[in-house]
Amino acid sequence: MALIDSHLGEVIRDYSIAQLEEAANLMRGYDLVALHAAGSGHAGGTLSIMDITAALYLHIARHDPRNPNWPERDRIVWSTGHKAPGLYVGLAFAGFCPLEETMTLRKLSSRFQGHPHWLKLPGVEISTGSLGQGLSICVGMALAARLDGRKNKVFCIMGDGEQQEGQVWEAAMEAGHYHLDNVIAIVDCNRLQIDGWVKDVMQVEPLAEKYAAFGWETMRIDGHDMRQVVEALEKAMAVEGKPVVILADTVKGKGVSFMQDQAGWHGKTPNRDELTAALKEMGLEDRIPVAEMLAEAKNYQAAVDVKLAAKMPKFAREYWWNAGETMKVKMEPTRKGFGQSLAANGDDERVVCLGLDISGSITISDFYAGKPNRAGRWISMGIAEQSATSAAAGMAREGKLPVLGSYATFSAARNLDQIRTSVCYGNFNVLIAGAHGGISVGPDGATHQALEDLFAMQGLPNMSVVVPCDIVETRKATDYLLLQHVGPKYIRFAREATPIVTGEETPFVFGRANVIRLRDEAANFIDAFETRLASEYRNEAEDLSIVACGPMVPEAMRAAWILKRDYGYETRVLNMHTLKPIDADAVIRAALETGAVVTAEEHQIGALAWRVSGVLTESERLYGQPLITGAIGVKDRFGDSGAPWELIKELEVSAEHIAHKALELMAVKKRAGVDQLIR
Ligand SMILES: Cc1ncc(C[n+]2csc(CCOP(=O)(O)OP(=O)(O)O)c2C)c(N)n1
Repeated sequence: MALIDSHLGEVIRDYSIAQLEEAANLMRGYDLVALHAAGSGHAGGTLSIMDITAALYLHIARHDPRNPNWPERDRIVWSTGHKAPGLYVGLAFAGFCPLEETMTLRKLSSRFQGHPHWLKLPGVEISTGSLGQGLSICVGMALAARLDGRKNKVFCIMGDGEQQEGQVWEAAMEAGHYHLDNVIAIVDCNRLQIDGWVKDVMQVEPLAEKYAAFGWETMRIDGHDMRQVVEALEKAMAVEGKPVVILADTVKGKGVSFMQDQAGWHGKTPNRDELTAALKEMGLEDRIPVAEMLAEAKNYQAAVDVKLAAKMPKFAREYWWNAGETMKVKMEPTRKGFGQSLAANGDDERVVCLGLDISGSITISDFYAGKPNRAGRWISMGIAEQSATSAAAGMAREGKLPVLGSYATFSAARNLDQIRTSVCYGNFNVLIAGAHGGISVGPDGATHQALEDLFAMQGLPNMSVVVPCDIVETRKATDYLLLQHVGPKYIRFAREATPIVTGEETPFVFGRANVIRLRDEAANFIDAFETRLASEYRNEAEDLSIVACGPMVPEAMRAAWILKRDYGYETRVLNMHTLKPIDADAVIRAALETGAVVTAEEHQIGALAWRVSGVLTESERLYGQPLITGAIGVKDRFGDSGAPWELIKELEVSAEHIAHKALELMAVKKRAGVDQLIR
């Protein structure tokens, strides 16, 4: 056992129990430094799993850091992908990668993504981040090993909250059915998840009895007693004829007194003072070269900044948000508008909110915060998006107005068939919130960035889809969808603070676009524009139109500013907040009256672009009319870790990119003499 030279068949290094204990402590320290340098990430769960990580990577697993794809190696699958920093220090201590490089955690293009990506970093077995999938992957790996006659083990690290995902139990059944004694699952039972104690959010115990009923050997240990950890893992490897689960009792935030057993430290990172205090408490203040480590992070970031600056189209001056003395914007997270609406409208007895263990950050918890009379209508469903979706359909069938939400990747993708069959086919009054849509979850990385959700949601018959552009419009859209709209409805909003570009007086009519026109530069960006319902807008024969939705609306407005100021072009911006049903008349008029249409979406190109194209293709009013089109959006690639505003640049969806595309169109339009043809 331990680290092997796979060519010579020799042990490179093995660790005693005392050495493993010491390594685990040091790994906790480096983990916290990396998290501090990243400024986001999961401290609590990485600390609870660290003793097991040290034991697995340095002593138990047979693997070769110099030959990471050695076929005979033991596999370690991190189903609990948010504990990636724990995995990274494990790999670094085992020699798979330089320790200092782990300090680039969560930075743009880093190998150390917010959630592990096997295509980036050797030693990572599989990409994870969406909870509950790892054990199924292990079943697949274990069956493949059996088919190939290999003797390696497949370890699966999971959380206890994660046990709420139904897929875990499908995999447990499969491993039991096939007597996969090469599978060893480890559950980090720290008793906490995001919304609080696991027993309160959704009880998963008794886990031993549940796994045993599926034909598993079970063990329960103290996950911080290194001897127990090592002995349990060794015993598990000797079990024959059935899979093994080790239920490790742990403490979230282990090792740092102010983090221990605190739900608030789930997705939080220490500031500099907290880091210093934590390292001191662990006796590591002189053992980790913190300044050097942080310099690694800083240097990497400096290179990222240069790369991103080079990617940006250049104009006569700097137009970035709040870069100048005028055209100032206020920014607020769009998601807050959702919570404000739930707080305001929640007295309607039909409204029931379903929790999916991410309630605070998506603001669905505002429904019950400070309102004990609503407690009965707040129903925590745990991390179980699929069941909750069908449960919502059941409630709607009984006359309730259920609301559920999570990261858009989990509330509008993982449960797609449930949305399709339970909700849409039955045409039920269920409001689904796709929170943290687009790239706004930034450093969490590709697994958490919903860039495809709108394809599926728009493709479903009966489903209505709204993508509001700022906090105010999110509140108005939720007001409407929650209490007035009948039928399945999807609202997608962002996590990050984005510019506020609408006010109380700005029209919001479901299914009807707004036209936004730049009038004059002003002290405040919002005052520089006039907004009207598209149906009430009179043609001003603008040079081009930009059709946008969600956070791309402010970007489109900024593009209009660039185009006017640097080139004298007039732009008609269409805020297409309702994607389905789309305001076809507004699209057709923009095409007819301006002859050039650019779409802008924070999504894979197509959710908006193809929908607009569909309208244009079907319209007889456009037969024979000259029209030049372009599309801004994500170009068939996954996202990346990085700050949201960096990703806007990296994925080429900023106002500068919209303006650049518009200029391309204008050049063609002029060459083709389109203006003479349409006017
Ligand atoms: C399918 C899915 N739903 C929701 C999330 C968001 N999420 C990340 S961590 C987490 C809580 C996990 O709790 P637990 O498994 O107990 O992990 P630990 O508390 O040890 O960090 C949730 C809900 C996710 N990553 N995947």
